[in-house]
Amino acid sequence: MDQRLVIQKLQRFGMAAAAFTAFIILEDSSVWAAQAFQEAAGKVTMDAEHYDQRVPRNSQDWAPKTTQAGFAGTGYMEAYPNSAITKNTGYVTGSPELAYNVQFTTTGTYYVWVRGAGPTGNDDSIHMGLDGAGPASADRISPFSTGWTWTQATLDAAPATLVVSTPGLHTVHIWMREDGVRVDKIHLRTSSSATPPSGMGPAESQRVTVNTDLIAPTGSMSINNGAAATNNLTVTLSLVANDNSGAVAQMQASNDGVSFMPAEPYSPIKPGWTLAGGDGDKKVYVKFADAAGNWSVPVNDTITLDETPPQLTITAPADGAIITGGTP
Ligand SMILES: [Ca+2]
Ligand SMILES: [Ca+2]
Ligand SMILES: [Ca+2]
Ligand SMILES: [Ca+2]
Repeated sequence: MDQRLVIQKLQRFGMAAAAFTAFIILEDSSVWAAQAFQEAAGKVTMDAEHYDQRVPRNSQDWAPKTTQAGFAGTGYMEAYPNSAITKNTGYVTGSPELAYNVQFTTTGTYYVWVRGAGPTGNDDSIHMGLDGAGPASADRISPFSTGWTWTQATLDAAPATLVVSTPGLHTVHIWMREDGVRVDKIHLRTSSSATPPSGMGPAESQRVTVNTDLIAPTGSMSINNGAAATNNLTVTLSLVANDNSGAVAQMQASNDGVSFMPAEPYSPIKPGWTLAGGDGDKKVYVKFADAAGNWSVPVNDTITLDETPPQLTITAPADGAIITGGTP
């Protein structure tokens, strides 16, 4: 999508200017890369103020703050205005949100720990979620005390958890439950230990660049421009392939669809391909890759190879006949 269209779209939703960059990186089809926190050894830690997206909703938003001392990193995020609003349900589309890109390699259940604070009991709860969903396992995280504290507690009496079922890029969300709540840092870990992180918690996880093009090219091919037959073992392949990124990077050809020649740069024409020997119908297979290394399924075409020259068979006179009296 064109960057200007993305910006216009975000502005219609009231997206804060500070949040543009990450969004554009995710949606601009010419980039196909995103910055994300790298999970390692079943742990990932983010400073709340280092969000990738911030979405105000219903006249409420998150603001970066440094007023309350003792925060980790460069500050904390506070839901405002603090006007006694509680969003217990409908928060995915109704509450101001912070979102974090996380590159997971370890799948499974993550125990959610949040370092936060709440000036009063009406300012001390959030919801969390994954990939646009707010599951009951991580809603109503509460309480925080007036000082900075780590909690995994929820109003449902079970520790907050999120299930990451596939490796790769995911989005971790925070939604306001009670306005005025302050969030300093988030720590997700596969360990079920009830011992909270100590102090300001582990160091923030590394940021890495993640490929977001997961779609393989599509294409087609023909042998000798679609000819039905040939008497020559050597043929020319014509190739057409397209990718969502706009560029096809590599291709590989094969006579059996199983063992392919080494990858080579994509080209719409490949002369000098040698068919498998022996007369008959011959298939050639080609597959295509984009710059991110997504390979297509093989496409193929068939041509009939006939290398045997016509045989002259004499039917008369019969074999062995002796001819006499011919013209001298
Ligand atoms: Ca509360
Ligand atoms: Ca409040
Ligand atoms: Ca912080
Ligand atoms: Ca692609």
